[in-house]
Amino acid sequence: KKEDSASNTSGSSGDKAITLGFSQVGAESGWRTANTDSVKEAAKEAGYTLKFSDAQQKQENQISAIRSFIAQNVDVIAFSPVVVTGWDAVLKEAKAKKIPVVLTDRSVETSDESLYVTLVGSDFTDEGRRAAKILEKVLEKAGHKGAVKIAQLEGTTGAAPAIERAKGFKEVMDADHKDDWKIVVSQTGDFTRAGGKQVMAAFLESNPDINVLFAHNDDMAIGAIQSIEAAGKKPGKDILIVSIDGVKDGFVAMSEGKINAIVECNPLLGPQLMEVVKKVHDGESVERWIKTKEGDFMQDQAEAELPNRKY
Ligand code: GZL
Repeated sequence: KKEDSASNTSGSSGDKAITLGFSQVGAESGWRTANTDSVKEAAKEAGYTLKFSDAQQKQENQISAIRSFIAQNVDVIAFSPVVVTGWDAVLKEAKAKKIPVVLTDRSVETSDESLYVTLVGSDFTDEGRRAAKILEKVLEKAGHKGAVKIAQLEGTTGAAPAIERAKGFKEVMDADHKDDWKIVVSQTGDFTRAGGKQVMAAFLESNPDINVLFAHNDDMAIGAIQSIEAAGKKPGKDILIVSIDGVKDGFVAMSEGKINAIVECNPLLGPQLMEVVKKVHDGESVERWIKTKEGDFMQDQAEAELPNRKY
């Protein structure tokens, strides 16, 4: 698309510095701000010109940001779609202008595979399965006997991580815990601390006998802990908590015994993204899904792991 410029300002391929347009979901959680830092740092490291926009979790803001990147004729567009649907029109506009699109973190549902080149991000369904599997270990460690009444704090309605984490968790529940586990209440807390706090307070009103909280991210779990304590209950004891992300504050809560286990979801995608942007810009082929590496942590690992946490 771009002619090789006469002056080789950067990079071995002789192209002028790549201009990357990046539309970010927002700043709703510790995970998200760490993800933003990683993208900005890696773009700087790579010598790319980064045009960055924060959509405050609104799809219309992401669509207008992508439109502006198209108008500015950037070399590559990357974005983390706040929800899975409603992207075909704007992605068709990018395709018409021959601007390749890379998804990071979250995926989209589209009938036209050619609308994006690749997704750099985690397998959320697997994170949901891992959360259910580690809950088995948490229940055993707590010596829990009998029925397990679970409250689920869902992520943003319609977002890939919310849909897929719920799906993965339910897969394991239906396969291995049909008769003893039950999700008695489930609602979105929109991935925020405020949302987690507010919805957990309502959960405790309607279902005071909850034994377990499964939160789709640490920020909602941290908000929920405030409501659990306000209700005179002990988080991590009266109500066992499993969450996803692995942000520093999640590890702090775990080391205080308030969260029982965390499934890691790695936000530090920046370097992988910049590698992919270069390949895509140079017309090289890339895998359709570049999965992030991540682990799982029980409470007794929190103390030792805390100093290693980069986000
Ligand atoms: C997951 C990411 C989610 C995090 C939340 O990759 O999309 O969005 O789990 C964040 O903390 O808000």
